[in-house]
Amino acid sequence: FSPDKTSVIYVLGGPGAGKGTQCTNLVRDYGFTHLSAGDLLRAEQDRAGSEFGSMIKDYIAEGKIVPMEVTVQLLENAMMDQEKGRGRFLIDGFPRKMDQAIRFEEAVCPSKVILFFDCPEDVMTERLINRGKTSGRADDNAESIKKRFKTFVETSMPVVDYFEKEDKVVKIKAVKSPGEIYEEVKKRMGERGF
Ligand code: UP5
Ligand code: MG
Repeated sequence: FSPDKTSVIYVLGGPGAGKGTQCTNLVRDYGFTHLSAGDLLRAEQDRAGSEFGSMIKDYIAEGKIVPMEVTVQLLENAMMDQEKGRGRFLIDGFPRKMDQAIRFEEAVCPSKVILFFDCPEDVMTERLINRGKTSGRADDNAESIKKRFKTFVETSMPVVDYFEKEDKVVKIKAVKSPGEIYEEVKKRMGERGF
């Protein structure tokens, strides 16, 4: 993917920070293509004949990061499918480990901006427990949520710190209502030329 023709924005933040919710808003107003790494992994897990199905299931239940080869390939395939589109991608929930970040930047496409939703753990927990009543997601239970947080702090925050040094991170407090947060998103995206 040529960086002249393709815009990649990573959307990061802890489990339940509101990445998916805000991506939906951005898709509606900016015409981005939304690719959630978690959604792609869950779809691959359920795909008949996938050789990775049971591995993905185990990693997600444990809140661990699936080996990057699998996720990068799924994202690349999804981007190819959209090639006829406008070439503007919101990559949601990825990269969340340093090796993934480096591989994607070097082998697929360098990112323009990282939207980082900053939210305290207690707020995220409440949202996820609530969502777990109806989501059907295998990792929306107290035990998996704890593991997801641990991975986020230990493995995924270093990715945010890395991009912060490159001055690519737009950090947004994600505690207020979705509408209020989105107003801030639009303002800060505007400052970055979107
Ligand atoms: N909600 C949202 N915003 C709100 C607000 N401002 N106020 C009140 N409520 C709000 O929101 C979560 C819930 O909160 C919803 O009910 C929403 O209505 C409400 P959502 O927008 O879904 O938050 P999001 O940040 O997208 O939360 P999600 O649970 O999707 O985050 P995760 O990062 O945990 O999940 P993801 O699907 O990205 O990854 C799942 C697993 O896949 C990982 O744990 C990992 O095992 C695996 N994975 C990899 O291995 N590699 C990858 O690269 C990516 C994922
Ligand atoms: Mg999500």
